[in-house]
Amino acid sequence: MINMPRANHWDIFCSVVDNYGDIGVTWRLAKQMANEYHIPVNLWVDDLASFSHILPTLDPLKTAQSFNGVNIIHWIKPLPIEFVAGEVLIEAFACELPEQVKELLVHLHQNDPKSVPIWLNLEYLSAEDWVEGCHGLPSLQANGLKKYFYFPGFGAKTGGLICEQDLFAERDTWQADTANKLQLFSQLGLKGIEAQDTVISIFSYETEALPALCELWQQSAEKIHALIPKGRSLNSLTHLLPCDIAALVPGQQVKHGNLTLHILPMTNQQSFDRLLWSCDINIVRGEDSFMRAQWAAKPFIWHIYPQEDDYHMVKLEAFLKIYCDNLAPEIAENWSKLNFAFNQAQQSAVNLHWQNLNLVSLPLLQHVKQWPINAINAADLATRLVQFVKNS
Ligand code: TRH
Repeated sequence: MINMPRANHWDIFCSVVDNYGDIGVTWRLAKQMANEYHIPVNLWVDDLASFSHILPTLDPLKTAQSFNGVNIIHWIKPLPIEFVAGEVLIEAFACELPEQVKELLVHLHQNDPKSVPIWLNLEYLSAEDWVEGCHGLPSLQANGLKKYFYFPGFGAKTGGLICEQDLFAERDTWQADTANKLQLFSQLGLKGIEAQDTVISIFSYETEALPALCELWQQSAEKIHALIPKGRSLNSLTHLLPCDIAALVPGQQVKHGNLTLHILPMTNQQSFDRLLWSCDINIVRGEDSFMRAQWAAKPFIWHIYPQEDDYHMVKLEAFLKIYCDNLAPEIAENWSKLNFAFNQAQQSAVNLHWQNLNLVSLPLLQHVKQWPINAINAADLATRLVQFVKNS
């Protein structure tokens, strides 16, 4: 490997563990660094097939391609393109960097320490208190190099939350005109949705909470539309489907009483955001769709990614505590119980708290609108990251 002078680009390495969250977060960050900070970014991804679900124009067979100003490179062994150290090197979610890259870092460290990129591990998001104490800590590696822990978070002393600078303004413009949502539903091939109908997007993991809610929705006095992409939520609803999940096609609809299930196509992240902006309530999961549901300024249920020993319930509780801080106590209590019941698949509790939820309650609607402004807490993740790099 050649020892090149340090360039000003950033490298982000992403290993897709499962689902779309790892690539979803790194793709958002890469786009924002390129678009708002004009930083050349290489995004190295080990699973382009998964990536193509959330970036349908990506060609999973290509070694290198460029979208939204980001170079997307297939991370295979050995690397298909020579790795040249840039200004920053981000390993996402503790993915193990390729040996080739680590060897180059050691070589640079021994010969010209100033040319070693700032090396960060981007951690998972959590609202827990300890995050502020750990964010930004360096860790000395066996090879003598220093790696920093970068923790996203809600507090002022954390690494912040991913949010594009114009996002809230774009969302407000979108939501100001009902025609936008109706046009989007039609573009997505979803038929029969009228402006006054209740529309719910569902992007969860498997859970028995879903069949319980669907039973309730079937008996609703008003029309309810549940928009669901092919994937894990449908595994819990097979009894309502006319065929195997594999045979379902986007745009297909199934009616049960006043509930219509619509099969959603998977779209790119921008369309996914718009979908969240357009629904009355969103059921989301993981890390990225969870944040985007907050940015949508709509009520949501968070189906948190399950962890060993139910640790995810600790994370859920930490989030609900901060989210409910400024919310009217009776709404906060019901909303928290709804989220707990959903995550614990308690069918009667989930139905009870859903029935107690008033989707058009003014204090709730004011809260969902104000929360994103408070949560950004003066600076988004990209802004804080750039500052962190400057200070390091
Ligand atoms: O897909 P997720 O469940 O992902 C993850 C991973 O499992 C990860 O290992 C885990 O640690 C993490 O969750 C907590 O959920 P998430 O984070 O919401 O990611 C989904 C991404 O898919 C998000 O970027 C939005 C995107 N998406 C689209 O772009 N288009 C779509 O149509 C849909 C449905 C999603």
